[in-house]
Amino acid sequence: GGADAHKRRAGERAAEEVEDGMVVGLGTGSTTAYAIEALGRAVADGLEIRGIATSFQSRRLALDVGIPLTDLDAVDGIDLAIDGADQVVDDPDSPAHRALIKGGGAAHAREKLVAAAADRFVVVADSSKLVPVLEAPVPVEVLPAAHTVVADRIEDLGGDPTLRMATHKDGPVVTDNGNLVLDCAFGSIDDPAALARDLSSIPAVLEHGLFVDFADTTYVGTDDGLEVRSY
Ligand code: DER
Repeated sequence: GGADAHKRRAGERAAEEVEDGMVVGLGTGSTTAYAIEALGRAVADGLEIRGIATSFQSRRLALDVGIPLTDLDAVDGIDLAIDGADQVVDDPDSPAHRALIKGGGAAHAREKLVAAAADRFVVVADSSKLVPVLEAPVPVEVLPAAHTVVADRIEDLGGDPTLRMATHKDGPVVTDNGNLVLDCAFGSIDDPAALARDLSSIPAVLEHGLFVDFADTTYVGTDDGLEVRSY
């Protein structure tokens, strides 16, 4: 089967980790959508959980499938968060093993908040996301007023920033938080932890898509079925 079958296998396997009474972080993107749909079916069968959405879209999907929602300020933490990734380092010999690039859906600010608040963070991906080294552009969410000066700082760091433009709206993509996104190409990122620190130190950067030490488990959908990475 194609990538959708791989995404479905990964998403549905992650949903199996959810137990009665849990507070569950609900990620954003097409792979996590399979986990959210599976949880909707489990809730219909009596599973009692509360979900915390990571974007307008994941909230909308969770409401559609009937998952009761709550918010971070109404719970004592998150038991398990499930989310996708654009790239996952898959090299046990690499110091960057398990580092992620996220933000393809421009939701990485609340995704990282939820991932950081969760006791367990489970990534779901199809096999095309596995890489030996991160090399996709890193999404960086910025205050609108700051997008040109942040772009200059990104260039000082050796990056090539591009303002993410909308396709069904004139002008740039605007995030759920009312900010803009710079997609910053750095080529191969050998030390994502160092780059993450540099990006976080730029004034008016709200969040970037490098998730360096977050993942506890990655479920990977493949042609043969499912692979599991535990860290
Ligand atoms: O935007 C995000 O961070 C998404 O999780 C993205 O990284 C993965 O989206 P996909 O599952 O649709 O590929």
